[in-house]
Amino acid sequence: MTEEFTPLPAVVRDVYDVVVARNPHEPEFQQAVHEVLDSIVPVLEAHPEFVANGIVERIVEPERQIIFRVPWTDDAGGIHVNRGFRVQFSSVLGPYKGGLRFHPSVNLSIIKFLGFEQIFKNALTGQGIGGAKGGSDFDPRGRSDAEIMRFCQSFMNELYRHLGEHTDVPAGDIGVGAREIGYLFGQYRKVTNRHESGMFTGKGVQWGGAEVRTEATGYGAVFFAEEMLAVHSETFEGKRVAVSGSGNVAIYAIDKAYQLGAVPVTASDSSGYVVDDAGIDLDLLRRIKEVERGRISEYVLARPDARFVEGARPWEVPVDVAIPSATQNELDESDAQALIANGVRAVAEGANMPSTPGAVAAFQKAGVLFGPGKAANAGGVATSALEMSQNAARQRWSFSDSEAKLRAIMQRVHDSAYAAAERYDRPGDYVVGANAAGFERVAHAMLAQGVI
Ligand code: NDP
Ligand code: 2IT
Repeated sequence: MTEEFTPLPAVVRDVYDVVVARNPHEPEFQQAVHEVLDSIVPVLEAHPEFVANGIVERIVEPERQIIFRVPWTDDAGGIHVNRGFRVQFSSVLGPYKGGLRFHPSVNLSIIKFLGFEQIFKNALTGQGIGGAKGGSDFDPRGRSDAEIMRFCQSFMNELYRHLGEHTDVPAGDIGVGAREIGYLFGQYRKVTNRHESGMFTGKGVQWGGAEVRTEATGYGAVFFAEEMLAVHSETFEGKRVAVSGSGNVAIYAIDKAYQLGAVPVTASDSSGYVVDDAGIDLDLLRRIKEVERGRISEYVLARPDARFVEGARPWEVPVDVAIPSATQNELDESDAQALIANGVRAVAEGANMPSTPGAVAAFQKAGVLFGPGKAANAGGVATSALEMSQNAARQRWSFSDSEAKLRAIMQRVHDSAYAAAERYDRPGDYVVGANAAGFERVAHAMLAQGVI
């Protein structure tokens, strides 16, 4: 991060200064807090009771932070030690809820930024879920199934005591998919002697998982973009789409974009991107990434007309819609300028905080429809909450009913962000709209529940 943040108005500046002083080596957390504080200034002006009751001072400090040792043994008998995290940020709206990330870059700053964002995202869904995030600096790449299982078991040997269907309900994120959730859930069941379906979401559909949870984040991001376009009487039909990443979110964003008549032309991983002007071959991508757990460069071996561009990001490809779906700060100001110069119309963030502050400012200045992750990727956690409902009621809803519910939720998320932006005199600004709408709900609940 080399971009400077813009100065904050007086009403939130002191709180931000305390955050920076108290969390000095946490640039991602500072970035996420800065964006929210900047957006909620008009809310605080309209609600002096939020200021008088220290709502902002309290919400920037996690309710609880857990850091623990995760020792495990590799297939050759070597001993490894990773660090595990769970940051339980806010339970004012419901049990802590948010994913687990396994990636070598994971540290406290990244988990705190994700947990902080999760509070407002979850509030925006309208459901009863608090905000949390967790994970480890474990690198799953190149590890055998047995090593992944032993790591997950060791991770859960500590984390289980902090979880529960009414306490804290994790799910997946980068590096944590169906396989890992199976091992984590299995170990929770073993050490607690409880088959507690509602303590984890993203479970296999054969053992308590919900239909559409796998697809939900990618589908939801496309639904959100569809809503933004619809405000301007536009659709996805015939539009070229750039997607980054090739994991859970990216694959189902590509899938839904096709279903709406668009042509997704890119996918990527940390080694580079592929561009396929005929449209990404989704079956091939899924085989490489989901079955073989391979690299994106293998795509061009089977598609000679496609190109692999090593060490670059797909934002230089001319498209109408961009859906960044890999990781934080993967789209900077110069990437945004390239997209704008090529005529991009809409950007919907499938990932969490993929656009840097400079990129967001550039999109907004150029009049590009910009859907921030808190709103655009809320379909994943919203469908997790549907999974919790089904588990509590011992029900199982069909794929088509669940997708219709997701579609309606994304419409509501869009409409509440849109309406809040109008209310606070920032029409079309979905960053202010999403942050303001999410924050208002959290702040009212904090006010009602007292100083705790
Ligand atoms: P996956 O692990 O399934 O896929 C992650 C993808 O992003 C991979 O292609 C990976 O490539 C790429 N990636 C990860 N780190 C980097 C990096 N540092 N630089 C470049 N590429 C990178 O994760 P998901 O698809 O689940 O998550 C993607 C994003 O969506 C994350 O920001 C996550 O927080 C967010 N999200 C996920 C939700 C979900 O339900 N899963 C819900 C809401 C948001 P490589 O294999 O080379 O690392
Ligand atoms: O960032 C996110 O919203 C997620 N990784 C999903 C969280 C969840 O609990 O489903």
